[in-house]
Amino acid sequence: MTNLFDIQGKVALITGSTHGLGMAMAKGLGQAGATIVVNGNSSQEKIDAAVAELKSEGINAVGYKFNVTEEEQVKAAVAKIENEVGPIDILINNAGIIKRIPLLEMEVADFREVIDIDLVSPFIVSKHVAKGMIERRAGKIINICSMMSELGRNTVSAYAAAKGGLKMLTKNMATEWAKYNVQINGIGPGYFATEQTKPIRVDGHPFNDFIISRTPAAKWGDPGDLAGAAIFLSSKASDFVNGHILYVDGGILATIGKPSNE
Ligand code: GCO
Ligand code: CA
Repeated sequence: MTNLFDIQGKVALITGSTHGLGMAMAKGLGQAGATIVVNGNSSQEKIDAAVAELKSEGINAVGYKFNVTEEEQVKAAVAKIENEVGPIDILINNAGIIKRIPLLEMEVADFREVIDIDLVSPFIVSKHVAKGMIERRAGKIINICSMMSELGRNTVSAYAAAKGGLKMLTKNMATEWAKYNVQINGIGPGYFATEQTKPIRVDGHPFNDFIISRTPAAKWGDPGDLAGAAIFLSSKASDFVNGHILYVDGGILATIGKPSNE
C-alpha cells in the first residue's frame, strides 16, 4: 500500500537546524526516513554535534556550514550538497533571529539584520534550491513563519515585519512555481519552549503566564509537536496544497483571548 506520508530516502535541507525548532524538525523528518542536511553558520562544532545527535538516533545526517544571507555561499553549498548527497527534495527555511527592542530604540542596522536573516535569506536559499526542483518537476519548500506573520507584539517589530513578509513570499513562490509541481507552504509555530523563547519563558516572568493564558491549549508547545506538520508538507499527502500557512499554535490565532480572572 502506498503511504501518502512516506518520505523515506528524500533529501531534506533544513537551515538553522543545529538547535531549537530546526533540530526538532530534523528529528521528525529523519525518524520518518529522510536524509537530513543540517545547516548552521556559527560554528562547525555545533554542526558536528547536531549531526552526531541525529546519527545517534539512527538518522542519516550530514552537515554543511554556510551563511544563508550570502548568495555566493548559498549557491556553492547547494551545488555541493546536490553533488555529494543528492538532489534536494525538501527545503525548510528555518534559520532566523529575533531582537526584542522597542521601535523607538531600535537601530536601523538591527532592523536590517533581522530582515536580512528572516526574510531575505529564505528568498536566496529558495532561489537556488528551486532551480533543481523546477527542472525535476518535484519539490517541497516550507518557510517557517510565526504568530508574528499575523499579529504584532511590543518590541518585535523587525521580526514581525520579516515574518509577515515571509508569509507573502510563500504565496508568491507558490504563484510562480506551483505549475512545476513544487509545493511551497509555511508552518507558523505558536509559542514553543526553545532557547529563543527562554528569556520570556522563565517562571514568574509576566510573559510566561500571559502566553499560557493566551493559548487555548494552555501550555507552551513542545518542539516535537511540529514534526507532523513538517512531514505532511514534505510528503505526497500535500501534493495539491500550495501557498498555505499551517499554524501549529495550540489555537492562539483562533481566539481573542480571555480576561485574567477566567
Ligand atoms: C516573541 C517570541 C515569538 C516566538 C514565535 C511566535 O518574542 O514574541 O519569541 O517571536 O518565537 O515566533 O510564533
Ligand atoms: Ca520560538
